[in-house]
Amino acid sequence: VGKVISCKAAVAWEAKQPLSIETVEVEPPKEGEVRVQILATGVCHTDAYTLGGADSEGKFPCILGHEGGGVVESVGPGVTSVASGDHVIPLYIPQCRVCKFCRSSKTNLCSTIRSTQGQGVMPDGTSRFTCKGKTVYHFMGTSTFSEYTVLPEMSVAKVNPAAPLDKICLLGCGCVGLAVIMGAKAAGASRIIAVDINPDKWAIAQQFGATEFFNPKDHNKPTQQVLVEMTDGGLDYTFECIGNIKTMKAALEACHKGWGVSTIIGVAAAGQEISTRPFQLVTGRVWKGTAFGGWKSRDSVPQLVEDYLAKKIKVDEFATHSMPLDDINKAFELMHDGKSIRSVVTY
Ligand code: NAD
Ligand code: DAO
Ligand code: ZN
Repeated sequence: VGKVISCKAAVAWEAKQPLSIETVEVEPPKEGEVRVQILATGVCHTDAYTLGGADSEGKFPCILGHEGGGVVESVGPGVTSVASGDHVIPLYIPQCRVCKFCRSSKTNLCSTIRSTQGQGVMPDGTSRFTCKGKTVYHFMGTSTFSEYTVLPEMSVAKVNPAAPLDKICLLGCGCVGLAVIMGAKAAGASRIIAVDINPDKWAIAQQFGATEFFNPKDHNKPTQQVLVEMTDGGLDYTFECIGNIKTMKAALEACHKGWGVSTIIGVAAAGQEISTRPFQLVTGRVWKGTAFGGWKSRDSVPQLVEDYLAKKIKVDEFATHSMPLDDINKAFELMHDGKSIRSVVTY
């Protein structure tokens, strides 16, 4: 407590290079900050995307990772909502509870620390990480690929310690398409059509509640046309969970006239734009998007953990592979090859 900790972390020295396991120094938390011992972290496409160099906000060297679970090691002055020993999940969308976004019931996009988070630093404009004498930047305000990380108090959710951190870490983000299927089932949808070009995904989609599988590669006609024909005029709700602007258009146009709602969840590469004929919207389709499921993070993540403990939502099924930090690059390979749903690194 109050001292610099030396620990292991996977450092991204530069874009397009494998992560490098290093000893890093992690400063103690300053005012309003907490230092967390990370015990497990998922590896997600967004980490790979930034490592790939296409993220305009990506700043190197940095410590990636945003699907973490850990235990508070120490807290800085003024921290009241968590204490040493609490189990927490880092949040890439914080909840300060006072900004105009937090005060609105319409959004979860707390913006108090948005700009510094995007620049890879803590709210005071500095980093808590160094390695070999160099400053190492934070990532998404979380940097969970390190045995210890420092976060603003508003960026941690205190959760029930009965829940296994190597599973609930995935509630810090998680696989979107499968989560949508689970949500559609919970909402009582009669037909849940999972669309994927990888037929290996059908078994797990079915496990989460999909009733049909649709592979665009099995059809010559555009996906939206086939889906509209299959569903008597279109779907009530569609969700784009890939990050591809062509499938975003298809998802909107697969919606039913008059009431169909299409939600974009996949994150497209920087600079890309979507298009459709405006008549699609004039005739009653709605095009919208969501980040972190719209959940106000500090309020909702603890509740999602309770739902998991009460077996109301699946999480274990996402975690198909696990490995020590030393093998973290294997997690990226499994993800690129479509072989894993989620790899969880445990420390
Ligand atoms: P994932 O790789 O687990 O799932 C993507 C799936 O899309 C794969 O199964 C792949 O086979 C399939 N696919 C790829 N191209 C396709 C195509 N042309 N047609 C049909 N299927 C296709 O990825 P994920 O972790 O679920 O993340 C998906 C996206 O969601 C990413 O863009 C990620 O950045 C984004 N994301 C958004 C939020 C948010 O809050 N908005 C949160 C997490 C992730
Ligand atoms: O601009 O206020 C803001 C918040 C931007 C955060 C958006 C996050 C979108 C989803 C990220 C996906 C994967 C981790
Ligand atoms: Zn806020």
